[in-house]
Amino acid sequence: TIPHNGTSSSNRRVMIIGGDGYCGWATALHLSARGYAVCIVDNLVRRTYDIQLGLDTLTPIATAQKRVQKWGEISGKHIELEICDICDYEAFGEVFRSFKPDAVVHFGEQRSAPYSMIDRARAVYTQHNNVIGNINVMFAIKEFNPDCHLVKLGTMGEYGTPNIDIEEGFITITHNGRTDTLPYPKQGNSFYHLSKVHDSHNIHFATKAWKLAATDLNQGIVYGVKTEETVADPVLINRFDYDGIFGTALNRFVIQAAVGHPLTVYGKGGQTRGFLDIRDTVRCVQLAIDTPADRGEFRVFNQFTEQFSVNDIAKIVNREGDKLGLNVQVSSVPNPRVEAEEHYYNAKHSKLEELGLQPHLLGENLMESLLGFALEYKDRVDLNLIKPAVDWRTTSSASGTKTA
Ligand code: NAD
Ligand code: USQ
Repeated sequence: TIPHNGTSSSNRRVMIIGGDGYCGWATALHLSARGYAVCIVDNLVRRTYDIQLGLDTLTPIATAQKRVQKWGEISGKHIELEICDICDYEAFGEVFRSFKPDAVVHFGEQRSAPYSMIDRARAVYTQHNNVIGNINVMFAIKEFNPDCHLVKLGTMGEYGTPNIDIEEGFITITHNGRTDTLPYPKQGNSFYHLSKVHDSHNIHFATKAWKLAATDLNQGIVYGVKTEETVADPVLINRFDYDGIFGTALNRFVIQAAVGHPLTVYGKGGQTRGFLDIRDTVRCVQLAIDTPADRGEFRVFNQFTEQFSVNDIAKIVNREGDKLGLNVQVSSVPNPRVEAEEHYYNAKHSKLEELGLQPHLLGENLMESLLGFALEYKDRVDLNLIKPAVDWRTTSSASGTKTA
């Protein structure tokens, strides 16, 4: 049986671009279970990156077609699936016109910082795919339904690590006696993070020029894998990346603990970031859809619930792993990235909580269930994929033949 909390959706039509990916799949099911009419748009390129680089998710994921079919069988709810590249405006425009969304949730980008730093071709691909795809989404909204609310996934990494508090989107500055509220300064630390900065600027401009209604969700690092819906059947299982290119910090550490690999803290480990549970990702998106931005408004939410340094996370995984008898080792490996390893970090994140978000915090129970999940699938782990795979200093201009 499919659980749902009965939240009223008034049959709102929501297009989920990138709905075959990690955050998108969980969100599509979450919204479908709650009565929203959902259409997934995805070109399945994330699966192609894995094939090209010899990577694989920890979890055995079904094809996109089998996933939505199974969801229909067990929930009685239909999710439309459109295999479409949003960089192809003709094809995307067709899909947009036929589905007529009230809201578009845009997850559909190349989202790995290391991937964008492999070589020139991947840097160019990342910025082209992300920036042009997002421009196409904005044009489709302008052309076919200007009232449609754009909910765009940005990233906390757009702000970088400034030596002052990070605000939610805007900062009020007094300079030479005059005062203005301006977009918070952006300092992306990879060609990927910078693609999100460019998207934010483009969206802000479109809200002014065309009165688009937009919400930029500056999301922190997502961890976890289970949501109410993705555990309802094995065919609905979500992807879980642990490799050195697509795996993110906490998810990687949990797998490393499960297989007895020392936790790979890059450099000094003082790198501090915002984190959130995937169950909060889906809820944040729902909150953004339910209380849309106004026409002409560029609304920015910082979407994370707690901040930790890499060392904090390693300590937590070490402590909770020990309780399960895992004997977790922590190691410092030379940092493959160019980034501050000790820095001030204090980022605001109150707007989503004001809208009603009740965070799932990284307590002991959660760590235990995450570690339990990793142990369940540990036989599928390829130890060769764990090592850091991309060095920021040696990004090559030669064309990509990268193997993991
Ligand atoms: P993912 O790679 O698992 O999913 C992205 C999906 O988008 C994939 O299924 C891919 O095939 C699709 N896609 C990419 N380019 C496309 C295109 N041109 N046309 C159609 N589909 C396309 O990534 P994710 O982890 O689910 O992240 C989703 C979004 O959230 C991204 O925009 C990412 O930047 C953002 N985000 C993710 C995290 C995280 O920790 N995972 C944190 C902050 C922000
Ligand atoms: N790190 C380690 N060891 C590891 C992996 C990472 O120390 O094994 C460090 C990195 O050096 C970095 C920090 O952990 O300082 C975060 O790295 P990450 O790979 O977890 O996250 P990041 O590259 O920033 O990217 C991820 C998602 C991206 C999203 C971003 C949110 O892949 O899509 O935008 O998190 S944020 O970090 O807030 O910008």
